[in-house]
Amino acid sequence: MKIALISGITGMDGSHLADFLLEKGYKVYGMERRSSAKNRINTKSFESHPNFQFINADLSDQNSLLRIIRQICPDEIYNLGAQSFVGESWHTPEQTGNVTGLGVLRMLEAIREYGHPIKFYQASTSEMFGKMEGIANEETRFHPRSPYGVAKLYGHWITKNYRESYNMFNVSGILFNHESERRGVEFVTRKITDGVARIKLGLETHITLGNLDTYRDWGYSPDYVISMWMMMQQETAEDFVISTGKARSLKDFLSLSFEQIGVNNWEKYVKQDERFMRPAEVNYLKGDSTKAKDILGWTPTTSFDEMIKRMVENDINKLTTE
Ligand code: NAP
Ligand code: G4F
Repeated sequence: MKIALISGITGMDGSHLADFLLEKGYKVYGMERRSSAKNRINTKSFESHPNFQFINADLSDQNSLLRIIRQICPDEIYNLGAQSFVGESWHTPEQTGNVTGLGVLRMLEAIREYGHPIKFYQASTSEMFGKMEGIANEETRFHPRSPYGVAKLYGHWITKNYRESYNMFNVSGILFNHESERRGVEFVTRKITDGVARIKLGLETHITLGNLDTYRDWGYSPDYVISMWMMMQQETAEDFVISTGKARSLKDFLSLSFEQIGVNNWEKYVKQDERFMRPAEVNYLKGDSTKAKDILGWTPTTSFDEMIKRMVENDINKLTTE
């Protein structure tokens, strides 16, 4: 039985990846940091699975990482833990650098110190391209626009550097935006689908957002976590862009979300506020995942419309039950 360690288990991707790996027959350890109140909303589907176990460690604490690696002897580590909210990274740039950037170095150092080969996946991001035009692939130059993007770029390069320096099996998945019913409510897609559900149920009258003139290449998280596993099953460690190849506007996302509750004039229900604007914005992201298609055989399967439908339905059901 293969053993996987996932950091970021309580997040969106970590929980979808755990579902996938348990289904594949893995023993899965979910790395959780200590907190006064546990955040286990996303982990319900597998918490009581016989092959799943939580394990305590923190990306900002070197010894905790080495200790758990020695304890569980994993074959594969998926490093998905991060301060992942771009907007927040201007408020806590140092903490973001420490966890999202240096946290990667700590994980790699723990693997080196442990001394046995472990395959390592790093959650890199399209935010590293930042100020881009056209369509980005593995060769496109980076221009991050936030403390988060800069921290991720450090994580990306140190992953590559340790591969080249120590011949480690390290891969980076450069994933474009992806969403699901488990997305945190502070991210714009879930903020919208949750807001639409609240409006439908008469709990709110409008949604307040920041910059509406923005475009993202949005995919579906359960499709994207499969690519992480595929990268780890290759003979050679390489980096891959994962995307749908389509840039959608935020206004499209709004329009389709409101259509789910029979509203055609979404503008009436949306306000804007400076509080949600960013000091430097990434206005446009679009990715070319031809390499992933050719080498991994990976393609996204869930459409943009279907994803929005699932997210709005889920939020309506969730609020109705509550
Ligand atoms: P997410 O839902 O925000 O999850 C982040 C996870 O990191 C949470 O489980 C969080 O745990 C954990 N974490 C935060 N600080 C930590 C620390 N000091 N030590 C250990 N764990 C810590 O993020 P996501 O959307 O699933 O994304 C997963 C990864 O992919 C992240 O690295 C993100 O930056 C990257 N990424 C995401 C996207 C996307 O569109 N979703 C695209 C490209 C790359 P708590 O519950 O304790 O806060
Ligand atoms: O949903 P967002 O916060 O996601 P963002 O900044 O693209 O970052 C996400 O995707 C990255 C991959 O490219 C990941 F690496 C990262 O971890 C995260 O998962 O914002 C999307 C867009 C931005 O242009 C933002 O300015 O929506 C705009 N927006 C407009 N109003 C808003 C809002 N974003 C948020 N979060 N909240 C608003 O009210």
